[in-house]
Amino acid sequence: MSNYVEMWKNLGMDLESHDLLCQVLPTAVGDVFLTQENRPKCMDFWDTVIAEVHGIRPAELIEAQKEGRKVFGTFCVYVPDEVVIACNGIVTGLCGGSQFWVPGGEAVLPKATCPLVKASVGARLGRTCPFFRIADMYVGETTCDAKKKAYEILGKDVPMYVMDVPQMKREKDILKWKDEIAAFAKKVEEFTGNTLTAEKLAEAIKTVNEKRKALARVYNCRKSECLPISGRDALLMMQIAFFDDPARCAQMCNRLADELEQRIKDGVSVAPAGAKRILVTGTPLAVPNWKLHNIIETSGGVVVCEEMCTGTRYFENLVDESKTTLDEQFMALSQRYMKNNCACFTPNEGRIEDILRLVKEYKADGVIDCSLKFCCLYDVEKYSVSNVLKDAGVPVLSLETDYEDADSEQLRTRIGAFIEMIDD
Ligand code: BJ8
Repeated sequence: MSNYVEMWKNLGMDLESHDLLCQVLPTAVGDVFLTQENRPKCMDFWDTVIAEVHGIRPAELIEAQKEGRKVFGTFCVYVPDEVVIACNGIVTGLCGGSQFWVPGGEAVLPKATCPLVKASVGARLGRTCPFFRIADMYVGETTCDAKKKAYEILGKDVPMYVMDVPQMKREKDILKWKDEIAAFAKKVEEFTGNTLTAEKLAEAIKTVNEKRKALARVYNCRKSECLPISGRDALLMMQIAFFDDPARCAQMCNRLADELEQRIKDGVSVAPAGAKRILVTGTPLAVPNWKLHNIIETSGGVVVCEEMCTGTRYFENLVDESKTTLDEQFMALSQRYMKNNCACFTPNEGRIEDILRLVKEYKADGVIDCSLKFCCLYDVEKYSVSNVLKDAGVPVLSLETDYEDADSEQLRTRIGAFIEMIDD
């Protein structure tokens, strides 16, 4: 990624530390992705993007800023991208997925904080992530306590807007989220200097729906007995979707889906004989967190689905495209986003229903429910998830981990034993 040094310098990044990060990434990519056999050809696109993850897309964002467009950095799938896109803004995900950033986060946060939050704060304060440097505004949300408090730190020297996510899903909560979306839209209009119209919002809703449909097409292929793509590759595609231009993302995912559908017809599978099909559920896996998938797929399993925000929660459910006024469209957005089942809601039975449904749809042999350390929400919810799955006769393994490699061998032992005990 050496061609981008001037750009990183202009962004005020700490080049020395950033060099250290750039040194570890190629090895990780090589170990996790390039060692796989028989990968779909279309993965070339995502291999290039990840190899230049701090170069290609940041350079595009900077070009767009020169044309007067604003970049909004987000941390949660509840933030409606459609509103930003309709005001000619750009959305980029900011969640930190690397251990490299965790010590920087621990310098200001309690150690007993989820690594995703520590890494995000560390990436910002350490000046080693171009996306954090580029974003003109951060958009937070009131989901978990760790994020809520971290936004106060992250917002010290960057405009920060926090959306108040309801914690229940009653009719009045859906109306409340609609009002929050309307208030956010006002803020985005002010910040971008562009007026939001129903026509522009309709167009943006369509764009994001097309991206969801394309991601769903790829996931649909993973339901096949003949598995045409590994969990690692599907995860990489999903992680990059948070950064990419939505129209290009849809185009690339549709291209990949074409190839996967052909592979299924031709009987081309990436799963080794006898590999167990695993559905993973839990907290999101922000790039470059590939640890869990890598261990599962080198321990006799294949990941066929992620019931996660870096998974089905990101693309399931479309926004109703038939609405013609802003008020109706805000309601349609609220209804779609409130179908997301995050553990910050109570009750959150929808997530458990989703897991049971997805186990059937993806023909999973077992479920691994994995949360990041110190994520109280998902940790507590493991109890209900495992009880319901056990009652349904679905093997389940509950785990917690962080971004360090220290527990990899222990995880490998537990995951290997779990996969082995799943009946043929
Ligand atoms: S909708 S999962 S993206 S909040 S893992 S930071 S919850 S302590 S990421 Fe999330 Fe939105 Fe929910 Fe999805 Fe907190 Fe837990 Fe850390 Fe988390």
